[in-house]
Formats: sequence, structure tokens, C-alpha cells
Amino acid sequence: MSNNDILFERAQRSTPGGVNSPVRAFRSVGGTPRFVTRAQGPYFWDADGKRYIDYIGSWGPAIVGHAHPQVISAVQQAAVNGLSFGAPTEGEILMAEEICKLVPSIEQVRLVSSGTEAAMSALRLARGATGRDLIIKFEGCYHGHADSLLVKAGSGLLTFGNPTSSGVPADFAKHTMVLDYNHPQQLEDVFSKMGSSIAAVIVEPVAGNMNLLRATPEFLQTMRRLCTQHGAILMFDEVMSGFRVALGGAQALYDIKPDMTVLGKVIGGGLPVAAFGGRADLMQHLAPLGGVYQAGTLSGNPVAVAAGMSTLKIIQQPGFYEHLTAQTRKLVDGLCSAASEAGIDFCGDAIGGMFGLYFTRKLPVNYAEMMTCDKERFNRFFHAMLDAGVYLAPSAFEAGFVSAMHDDAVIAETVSTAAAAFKSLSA
Ligand code: KE4
Repeated sequence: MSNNDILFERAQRSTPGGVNSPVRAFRSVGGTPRFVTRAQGPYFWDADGKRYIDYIGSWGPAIVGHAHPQVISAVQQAAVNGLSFGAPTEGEILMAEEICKLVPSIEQVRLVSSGTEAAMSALRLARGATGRDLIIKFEGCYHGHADSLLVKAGSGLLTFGNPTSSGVPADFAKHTMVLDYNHPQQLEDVFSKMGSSIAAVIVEPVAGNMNLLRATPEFLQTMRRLCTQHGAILMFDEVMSGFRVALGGAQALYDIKPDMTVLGKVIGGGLPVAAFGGRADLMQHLAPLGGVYQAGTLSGNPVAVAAGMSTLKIIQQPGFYEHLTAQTRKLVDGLCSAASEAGIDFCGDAIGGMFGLYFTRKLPVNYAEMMTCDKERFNRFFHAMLDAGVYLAPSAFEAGFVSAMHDDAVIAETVSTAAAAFKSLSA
């Protein structure tokens, strides 16, 4: 038994599934999760001392590379002054000002500790500010595990949602409607019938939780127009795409201004910082000013904010996104060439430092097409890469992430590893 096997067996005795977040359990791909002992730059090492090229990067936060010396130093300097005070600090002001500077649609922002908390709070604010209950989300998008968001499509277009998780009362789910991603006509139809009841539309403007899927400009432009027309809040969940696909996030790429934005991951640099913000007139509804309650013991934690601020400074260095985008594109192009040489039906996409790999002939443009990708082939590819020291997301329906430390040598090693893996699939 490997040390990973031993740790996994032991972990399962004290923690459900042996993990603190389900995707880490490898249930989708099978096999034993790798227990990380340390990480540096583009790499991490597991409990057997084996090195991996890491394409998860903590699901996005490690955009400057693991254990970046400037980030570690910022955390050390903050930590020696105390870990948490439950009182305001100047660092929170600096973080809020930086977010408002980098994401101009955000006029005011509230810091929290997870993307789930940010999305949940933002939806409560949207409902409180509009006095409406109905939320629209899209199949394949994930916004954390708040009850209102663990909902799948109802039987018909105008039927209310059904829970995707046990423990979510049907009464909660019925206030959430689930539509198809990249289907503008459905939005037109729902708004024409129920526009005055809709509190908010929440969307991943570049989706990463059904694998990477680009929104069409028409899809986002339609929801922007309809939300404005009907007084609903347009909410971009940029927990994953924020500071990942571009410095200003997907809203900068599409040049669409949402009313509210949800952020996380990169803004914590690996420590628990998330945020929600937007139009000042909406944010005024939040306690202690207004009637929408939201709070958090560790919100704006000084050590976490130090990690986030240090990361935000690094990504603003000249050329950071040009380099990150180029490296990600090199990776995807290299993988596509290797798959083609092996005669494997495969394609890939890359936006900024985020990528998607698809075992199918052409890029999926919606959830239904995404679900036709060959999951079994992905799983075999995943394990061939893992055995050879390349760590991809342990699911065919997750995106991948490149850091600034994935240099040409790392990309070349990944592509040559993939060439052998693809050949093993066609054998
Ligand atoms: P957290 O509560 O996990 O910090 O954020 C929830 C969330 C919200 N919105 C988007 C767009 C997200 O991608 C996420 C979390 N993403 C997953 C990756 N598929 C985190 C990994 C996990 O669940 O362990």
C-alpha cells in the first residue's frame, strides 16, 4: 500500500469520504486521492514523495504558483501581528479599494470567507433589494452549496426547480428556476412571462463547473438587457473566472457590466477570502445600514487578506496575463496535436489561465453537448497522466488551471507525457 492509500484509509475513519470537499475523493475518476505534503511553483509532492505538475492550483487560487515567496512573506509578516481580531483593519480597506479598482462594476464590496458564502449573501441581498423571490440559474453552473443554488431544472421550462441535494426543502428549490446555458430564447420566454417576479439572474460568465464552457456574447447581452428592462439584478459569479480569464474577469472580456459580482479563489491567494459587490445603491441594503443581514467572524481576516493582496499585486505586473494566456494556449495546442497524432477524438479550449479538455470531436457549446464527451476515455487519460506525474482535475467535467510558473519546460513535459497517454488510449 502507498502512503496515499494508508492516509486515505485512515482519513475515511474520521471524515466522511476521507475528504473535506467531495471532488477531492476521486469518485468520478476512481482510484486513491493524492495527499499533498508540499507544493512549490507549478508542482506539488504527495505522501509518497512523488512530484506532480499541478493543473488544479487549488481550483484557481494558486495563479502565481504555489508558495510564491512574496505571498509567503506577506502571510508571515501578517501572522506575527496576530491572526484575527473581529475588528476592522486597514488591510480590508486596501483589499476593497483594490477590488473596486480592478472590477469597475463593483462600487462597494463586502469580504467573506468562501465563494458559497459570497453567492449566498449576494442572492439574499438581491432578494432584499428587489422584494422579489425568484432566482434564475443555469444547468451546469455551480455557485457553491447554499440551499437555493443546489437546484436542478424542473420538468418543464416554467416549472420551478427541484433540489439536487437531499436536505434542501422543496419550498426552497421552488424559488429557483434552472434554464439552459447559452439559450437566449429561454430567457426571453421566462422574462416575458415572469419578469416582474425575478429577483436575480446568476451566471458563470465563463463556466468552469461543467468543464470550461464559454458564454456566447448574445447569451450574456440578452440577460443584461432583460434584467435592466424588468428590474432584476444581473449577477456574475466570477469566483472562478475572476482574475483568471483576464485581470478584470469575464465581464472585462465580454464588456458587460453586471449589477453584482461574486469573487473568490484568486483574491485569497490560497487563503479563505471571497467577496460580493456591485452597485452602491444595492450594497446599501446590507446590515448595518439596511435590512439584509450578513455577517462573518473571519470575514476580511488579516492574514488571508495579506495573501490575497500580495497575489493581486503580482498579477498586475506588466505582461502577467499575456504570459499566462500564452502558456495556457501552448498547453492546449500541444495536447490537441498529441491527440491528433494518436488518432484520438479530442479538442481543447483556453481562456486566460483556464482551460478545458474534451474527449469529443468539436468544442461543446452547451451543457447537453458537454455531457456527450467520452467520460470513460477521460478517466483513462487522467490516470495515465497521474501515473506519469501530471495532475489534472479528477473529473471530466471540471476546468483546468495554469499558473505563471508553468514555463515552457513544464508545458513541454506535460505535452510529451500526454502523447504517451493518448497512444495508450488508442492501443
Ligand atoms: P467555495 O465555497 O468552494 O469557495 O466556492 C464555491 C464556488 C462558487 N462559484 C463558482 C463559480 C465556483 O467554481 C465555486 C467553487 N468551485 C469548485 C471547483 N469546481 C471548488 C472545488 C470544490 O468544491 O472542492
